Amino acid sequence: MLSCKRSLLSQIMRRKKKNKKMTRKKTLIRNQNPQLEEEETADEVEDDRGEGFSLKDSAPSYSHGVQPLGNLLLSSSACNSRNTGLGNLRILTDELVLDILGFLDGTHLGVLATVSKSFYVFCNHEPLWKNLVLEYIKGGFSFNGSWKSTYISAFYHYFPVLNNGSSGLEVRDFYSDYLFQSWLCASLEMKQEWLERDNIERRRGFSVEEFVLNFEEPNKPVLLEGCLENWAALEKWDKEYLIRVCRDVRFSVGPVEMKLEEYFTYADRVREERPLYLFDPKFAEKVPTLGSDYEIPVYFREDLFSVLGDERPDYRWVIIGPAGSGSSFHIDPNSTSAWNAVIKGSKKWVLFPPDVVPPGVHPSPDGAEVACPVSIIEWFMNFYGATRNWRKRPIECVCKAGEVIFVPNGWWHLVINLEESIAITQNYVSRRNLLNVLDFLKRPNASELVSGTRDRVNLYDKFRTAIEASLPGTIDQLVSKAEEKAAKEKKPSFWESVTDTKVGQFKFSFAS
Ligand SMILES: O=C(O)CCC(=O)C(=O)O
Repeated sequence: MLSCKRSLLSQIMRRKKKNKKMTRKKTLIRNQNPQLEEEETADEVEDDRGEGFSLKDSAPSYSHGVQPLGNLLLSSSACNSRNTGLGNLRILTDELVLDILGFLDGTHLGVLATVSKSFYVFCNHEPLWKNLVLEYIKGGFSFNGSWKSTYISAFYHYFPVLNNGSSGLEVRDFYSDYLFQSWLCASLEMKQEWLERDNIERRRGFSVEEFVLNFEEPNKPVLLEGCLENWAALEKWDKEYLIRVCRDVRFSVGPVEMKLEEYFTYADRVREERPLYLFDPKFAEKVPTLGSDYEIPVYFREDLFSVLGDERPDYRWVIIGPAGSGSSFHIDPNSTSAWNAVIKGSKKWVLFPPDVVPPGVHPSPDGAEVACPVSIIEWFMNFYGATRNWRKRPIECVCKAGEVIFVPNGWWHLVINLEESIAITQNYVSRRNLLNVLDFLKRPNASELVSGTRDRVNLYDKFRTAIEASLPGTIDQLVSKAEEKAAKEKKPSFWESVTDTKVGQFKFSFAS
């Protein structure tokens, strides 16, 4: 079975090169990013080989035999049971069929699954059942290997379900790129070549002044080693400890709230494209012990949003997720900078500077929304290779337990957990980015852009007034410093001015 899946893989990779949509996307990216050069062709040839992909040992077994559409060309029957079993609905795209099925409840999905092989495959699509679980059971579910069986066991205790994630039938001659891709993304191991590039600067035991001068002031990422040595969390935080101290407290997990015990059970068993991620901004208020198990590393202690007291936007999160979970490309809120400390596990980071939009990412002109590939693994499959020959390549690293990454303001970043991981992150404003943050809060569409607080529109006035009261004159000083710096950067050097004048003179005398 596994070797059959592997041969399908190389076929889909070959087919992808010819995909017109991809080509259109690449043209778009080229327009946005002048550093994209012709060398891209080389990537496509490389991608075309489709080599080196491997499937997780624990790949989900609910593919139901779905094959990529390209395989239809090689099949002797030339019949796609996707179409024959959908009847008149066959003209709809897979996404649209699934959108329509998304309106059904569990009973109707179950009944419709018996109509044809095609409906069987569509109605067993796990994300449909995931949505039903999250809508009807919310965070109180007990995950038992697949979303469908989790749903059925919650509502129909008497109904026999397989709870090992496998669900029955393999359908022959069903070809669909969309469904295959969804299964593939849940099943792929991270490729070695996606992990091995490590070009971030690393520092150990250096002073705050050096950090400010070399990284915070020039707004450059850095990975800090050995600065969590006195964190109790590093010693204590494992599943058992966290479950014990957090008991029945519920934490934010995507659209629902879950107890840690139930979340860890889910995280242990799940194999899906976009696992639910625990990301809670109130963890230290909910369980004060968690807040006292760590301290802010010395480099990030100046945090000017603290002048707002309880009115400051959300600023600290505990983050827990299984391998494959993570954060797709985004820029951090309110133009803040951040640090992210790994307590358990490891995270792959990819960061692009503020002036380089990552391939496959399409922010709206006002910056309020960002369109991204469906999942992080899909970004690696379809877009990672595109950056290989860019002049401005991303900064990349794997951040391991005990290490901290500094994410400067405005940088795009993507993170994927390589194993089950626990981390703390904080966003902050120091004097180095105070003016950026004030500018951001003052934007005309602040009501859409500002996040982490209810009072989005008045945040600018409140923050500015609070800074003036606690640090009088600071804003004016920073403005003058910034103006001086800008003037210095603009002023032509002696040689530039001499050359310009001479060129002008020559031209003039030549013309006369
Ligand atoms: O998933 C992670 O650990 C990264 C979190 C992140 O990017 C963020 O908090 O901005």
